[in-house]
Amino acid sequence: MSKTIIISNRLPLQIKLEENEINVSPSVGGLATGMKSVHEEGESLWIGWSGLAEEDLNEETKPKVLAEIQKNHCATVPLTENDVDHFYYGFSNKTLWPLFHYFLEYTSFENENWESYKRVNQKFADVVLENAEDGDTIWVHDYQLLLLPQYIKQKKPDTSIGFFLHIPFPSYEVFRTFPWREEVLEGMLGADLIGFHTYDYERHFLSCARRLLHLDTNFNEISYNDRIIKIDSFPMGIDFDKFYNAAREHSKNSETEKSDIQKKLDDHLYASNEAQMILSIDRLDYTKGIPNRIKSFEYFLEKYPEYQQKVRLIMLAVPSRSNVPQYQLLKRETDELVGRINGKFSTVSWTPIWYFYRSLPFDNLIDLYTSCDVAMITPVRDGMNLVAKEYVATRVNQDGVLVLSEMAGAAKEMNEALLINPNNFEDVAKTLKMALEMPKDEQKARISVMQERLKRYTVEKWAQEFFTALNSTKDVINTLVSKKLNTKLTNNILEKYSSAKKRLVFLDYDGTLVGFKNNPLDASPDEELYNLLDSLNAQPNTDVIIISGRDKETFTKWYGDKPYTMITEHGVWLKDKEKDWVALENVKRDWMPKLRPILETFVDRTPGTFIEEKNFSLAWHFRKVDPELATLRSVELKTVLNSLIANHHLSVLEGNKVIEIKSGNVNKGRAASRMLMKDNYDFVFAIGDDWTDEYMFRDLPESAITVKVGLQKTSAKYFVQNTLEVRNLLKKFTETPILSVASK
Ligand code: ADQ
Repeated sequence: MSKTIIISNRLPLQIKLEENEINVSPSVGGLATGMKSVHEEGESLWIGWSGLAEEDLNEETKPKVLAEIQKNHCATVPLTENDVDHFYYGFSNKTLWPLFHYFLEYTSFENENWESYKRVNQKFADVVLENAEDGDTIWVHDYQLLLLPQYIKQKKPDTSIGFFLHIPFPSYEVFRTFPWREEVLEGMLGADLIGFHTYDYERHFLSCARRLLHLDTNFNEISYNDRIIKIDSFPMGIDFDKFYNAAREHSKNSETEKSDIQKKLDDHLYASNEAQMILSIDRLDYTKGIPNRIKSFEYFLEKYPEYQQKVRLIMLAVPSRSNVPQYQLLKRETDELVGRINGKFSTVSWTPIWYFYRSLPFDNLIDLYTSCDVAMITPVRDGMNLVAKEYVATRVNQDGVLVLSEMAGAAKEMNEALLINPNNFEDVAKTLKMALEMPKDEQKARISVMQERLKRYTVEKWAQEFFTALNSTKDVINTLVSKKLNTKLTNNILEKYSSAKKRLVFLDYDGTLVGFKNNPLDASPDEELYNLLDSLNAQPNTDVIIISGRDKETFTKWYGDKPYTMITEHGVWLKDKEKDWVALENVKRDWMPKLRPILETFVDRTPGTFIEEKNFSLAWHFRKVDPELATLRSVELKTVLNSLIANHHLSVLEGNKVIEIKSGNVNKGRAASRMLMKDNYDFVFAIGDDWTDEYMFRDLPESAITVKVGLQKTSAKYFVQNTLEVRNLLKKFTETPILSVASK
């Protein structure tokens, strides 16, 4: 039976080792909770680091730790202190974390750390490969393991791999600064499904894949190697019931059951009718905007002095990555700011900021969530931010106000919060005032809508949705695999080829027989291609036709002295072996001077594009242009052209990075059908790569063998991946013994 493998940097276990005694408890984080049901269902394995470096273990403790890990259906990846330093603190937290959160000034690009990152991702892959079997479903988590999907896919292509990024994916302008950008994108593309918290991160990723790897994207799908990869957004939720129920129980606590923290909070709240508390909780991380928050609170107290002595900011900063220098600096800055502001405003009975720098147990978190009138969650950049969601979930009376930064992924779903730009102190101060003064009815209206949503889309649901999407990618893969020309199908075709009495073979040129060049004139045939075409052409009872959108002058230049049959300009001209060119269609050119100026305006506005004028068509090429600009402009051009060509017997065709306007009904399908009538063919074959070839695939009879080059939607029956595979296939045609030789 196939199983599920979950992989994250850390295992969902807290393992403590004290004097050779082992203490194992489950982690309480969002990810561990969300994946719990998946991990407990059926056969499942969680792979990650235990938190103990190899140097921390000895002969006695290591087997015990491993046994505990195994007991919890987990497997560990052995990491040394050096790995932890360079892979985790180094590359993950000094390169990827700041870069992906737009902190370029904090981002270090050190080769030694990159080497370690690759090595450790490989270590993870080794453990996965020891455990994975064909058919297994594998879910890889987060920025520490960006290369892992590819490492697994290369060795175990028949597993289905999902990847989820918990932090933002930056925009192209930021990501392009990264020295190992291609490797990282390719690493992620080893997955069959790539998930992000928001559509913006998804969009940034698609844009980077297009611009940096020059991959084709179709809505949210990417064709890469012989696979279709789906990119989607799955906003992570929380364990709503856990927070809601804890808050409900908390409200029943008697005075003696209250924690010390709760008693302190109560002291402030009960001191006066006007006392209010503002909550701030995060890991102490520069992305969370802690200094900005403190400063804007200071600005608020100055701007609205009537709130002095009444409002308190309760700030919990959980220690994090404290051996990375920027975190140490942040700690100092935060301490100083709190000290300065408290010094400036404090009175005998009032301190504006209560600051905790520690990790509090869950019950104390609930104390804080339930006691504060306003939560001020103002990261400068945050993938999602679960604290914002947890605050809302604990508001059992549906009171309270959430002030949330637009820069948190959570803002995309929590429209009922008061959304602010954390860099705009004026706006933050005003919004804080609005929050503190918000009528209860309005608080209720806002909180209740958000609670409904959080209750529906929990972390468990998030995990289920991701798995459902991952499973559905299998269907896409299966349909595509069934169409790929594998050895068996190829042999089948060769058998038909060999036993047929009369063969007809249509070959598209660009993108099929030769690869694309930036300038179409550079794509001339090479020696190997001439030899291949000569051999094919010499096959008995076989008509080979090169059928292309090219003009006849270019083909005359390249093949003038060859006895090939050629059709150019999508079916306007035919050259039958040694004969001269004849027009297959009666087409007009009078429209060309009228439309050419329009194309010229597009060339002026889109550097890198150019016009190709053929005998009966005009083509606008945009291969060299930035893909996003190209998409934008080509949509624009098609719209303009389609409005102009009505009633003029012209058509607009979209090829591979080219838009072509040509006369009426001319297309490769029509031309191919004409050629078919010329004899009694019992083997018809057509191969091509772009939209113009689709006419051929559609118009040829059902019995024809049609092959698309590349992984795109097509009416062809089969596909091959690239021009190399095309040539290999055609070479096999020439090597196949012809069984039946009929009279010509
Ligand atoms: P984080 O940056 O850690 O997560 P966040 O989403 O707010 O940020 O999650 C913090 C979690 O830690 C919350 O579940 C919170 O309850 C818990 N927590 C906070 N203080 C605690 C304390 N003192 N003791 C115990 N637990 C505490 C990263 C990304 C986020 C993304 C998450 C999930 O940076 O953007 O939302 O992953 O994908």
